[in-house]
Amino acid sequence: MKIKKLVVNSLQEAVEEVRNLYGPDATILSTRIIKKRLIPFLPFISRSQLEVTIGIPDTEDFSNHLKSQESVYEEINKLKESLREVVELVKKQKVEPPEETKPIESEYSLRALNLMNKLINKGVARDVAKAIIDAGCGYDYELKRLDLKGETYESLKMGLESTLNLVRDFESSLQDFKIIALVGPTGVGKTTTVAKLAYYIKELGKKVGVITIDSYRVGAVQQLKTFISIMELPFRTADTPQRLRECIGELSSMDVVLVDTGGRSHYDDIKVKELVPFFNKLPTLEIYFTVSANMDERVMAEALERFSVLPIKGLIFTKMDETLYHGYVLNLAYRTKLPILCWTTGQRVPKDLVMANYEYLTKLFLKVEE
Ligand SMILES: Nc1nc2c(ncn2[C@@H]2O[C@H](COP(=O)(O)OP(=O)(O)OP(=O)(O)O)[C@@H](O)[C@H]2O)c(=O)[nH]1
Ligand SMILES: [Mg+2]
Repeated sequence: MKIKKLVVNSLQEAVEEVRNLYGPDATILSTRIIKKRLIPFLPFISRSQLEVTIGIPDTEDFSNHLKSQESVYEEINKLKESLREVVELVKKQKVEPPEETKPIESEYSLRALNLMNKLINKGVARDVAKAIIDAGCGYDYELKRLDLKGETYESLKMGLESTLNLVRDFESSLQDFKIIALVGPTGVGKTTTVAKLAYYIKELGKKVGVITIDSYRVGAVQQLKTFISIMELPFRTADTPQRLRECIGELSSMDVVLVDTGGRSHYDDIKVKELVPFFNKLPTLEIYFTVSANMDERVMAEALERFSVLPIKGLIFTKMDETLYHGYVLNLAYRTKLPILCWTTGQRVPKDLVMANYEYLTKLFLKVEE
């Protein structure tokens, strides 16, 4: 605040002067009567006047003060808003607990509940586990609860049979010429699985040829060529859709032609879409999305979505030996309704391959991990 002094003739004059000169915010702080000489060297000729001390608010300081107050109010309002949101959220949670914290219904017998928990502990999503157990249960009128229909193994197998699709008729489906292609993210084990499948099909007494369209990785062709030449099977490399058609023509006397593709990062849309012209309008083609069982289930689902620019017929899960959460495999198969062709359980070619069957799956979930 600035201080000023004015000399005026009356209080009335002081009030008007202060308002005119310094605005409505200026205030009169004090007044004092003074004698003013009319003629400087004659002290007795004087007149009474009023000395007024006024205070003028510093406008800049004042507006800064106001501004800082404004931002404090803004901050308070924001906090109020956040608090309101938190209260709303807490209210909602009270009404509808999230899926994971919901208690499992008490309408199941203890052993049915135990089995359901076993599945959940191995990564099976709650809704999927419930669907499997429901399918393996019947209503027990004595217990007044749902109970497993038979022994644990049988009931789980029954539950899996009615909820999950597996390619069960693979062997009998090899009567007619068939092209089987494996696609999927990089490094999941496609090439290794193609080699294992080639051996399996050969052992069924079928004629099998292999084509690779992996033109990205140096050494990729050689890796498969070595496996296939050991098995003495015909092998071709195709780097264009046209060449792939030619190779298929050359191998038309086979029962099965297996096609290996180079891994494509599912984050690289362009590379995934590059496969489309290769497989366009190929009759008797079956494309299997190959994914590693040790991947996070969200990553698996995301990758499958990207590869769905191709007509995916079924699923192959590799590296089953590298995870304890086999439930992720069930979740993807259950949600997509795609049939599983096979699992791979290690690096050994051709040994570590299991063609899809419910017995293996049932044992997998009942196995006690050390
Ligand atoms: N533990 C384990 N390793 C496996 C399995 N299948 C493949 N592998 C290993 O995974 C690695 C990659 O295998 P590849 O067959 O080259 O994988 P890919 O999908 O063809 O790879 P890209 O062509 O680069 O996309 C190799 O070291 C394999 O030995 C399996 O079932 N279990
Ligand atoms: Mg490969």
